[in-house]
Amino acid sequence: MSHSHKFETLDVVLNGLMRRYKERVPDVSVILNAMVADGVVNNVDDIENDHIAFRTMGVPNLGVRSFEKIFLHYGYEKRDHYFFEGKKLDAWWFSPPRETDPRIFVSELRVNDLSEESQRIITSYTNEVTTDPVDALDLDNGVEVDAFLHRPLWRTPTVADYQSLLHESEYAAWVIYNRYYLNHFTISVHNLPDGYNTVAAFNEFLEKNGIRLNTSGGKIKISPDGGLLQSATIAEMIHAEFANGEHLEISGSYVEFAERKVLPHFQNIPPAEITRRHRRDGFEAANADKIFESTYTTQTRK
Ligand code: OOG
Ligand code: NI
Repeated sequence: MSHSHKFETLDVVLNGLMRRYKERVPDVSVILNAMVADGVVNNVDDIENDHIAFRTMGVPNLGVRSFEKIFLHYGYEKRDHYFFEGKKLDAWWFSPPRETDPRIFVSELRVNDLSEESQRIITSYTNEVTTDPVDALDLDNGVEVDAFLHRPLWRTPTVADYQSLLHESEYAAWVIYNRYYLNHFTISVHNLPDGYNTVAAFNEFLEKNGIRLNTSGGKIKISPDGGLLQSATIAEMIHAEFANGEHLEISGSYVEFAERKVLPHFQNIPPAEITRRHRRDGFEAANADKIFESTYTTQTRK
């Protein structure tokens, strides 16, 4: 398969994810329209997508080991691992094949670390998946991969199971309902015009436009090296249909904002020549730990 075909396929997959994500998260259009109205960008296509994120269940045939095969196929490379002891999660990030593609952050629930009862609930669903579903996909068919990412992997959960999981792991409850739906996309702010090119300034612009921000650990999450600053909206509620015709308002997806500072080593490069490789790359576990809470009830019920 040629490089250009792989990239065309990747574009189909990424566009499919963004299209459905925009439908689920009305904040996205509010933010993009406000950016155009304020002249922050001329066109929404000029906005850089810093990264996208997915959540997975750490059980046989699923989890990162399965999910990553999709994006490794398109030329993504697996990078650092992060461990979240309290939330019982592992995560990895993947660097993209092209400078213009988003990085990908994929996390996985350490299901075996949960209580017997939560494990029983989760595996009653995930045991329906008896072979790795990604192995059955034609990864060179973007339409097929897009459909896979938005198709249920297991039966629709019951409200009782969702609420029981929510009690022990908000992440588990999110995945049992939302599966591989895009968890967030991330606006890169550092290349925006003055007055918008820091997370602090961008947060002000967001709040002026009625957007509510995740306050866990403070609105701005800063890496110890000072090079990566992040903020996130509080997830929007979706009207979810559960088994037996029951309905519940639950957390859907959110939007994130990232400011990556120029690395000390490249401080003297003229601003016009600064590209992605001159800036702080990767992620930061302490920032991520707080950003996960964008979908948690401690934020959504504030
Ligand atoms: C991911 C949270 C972490 C980041 O950029 O560090 C994150 C999630 O909520 O699934 O997005
Ligand atoms: Ni993120």
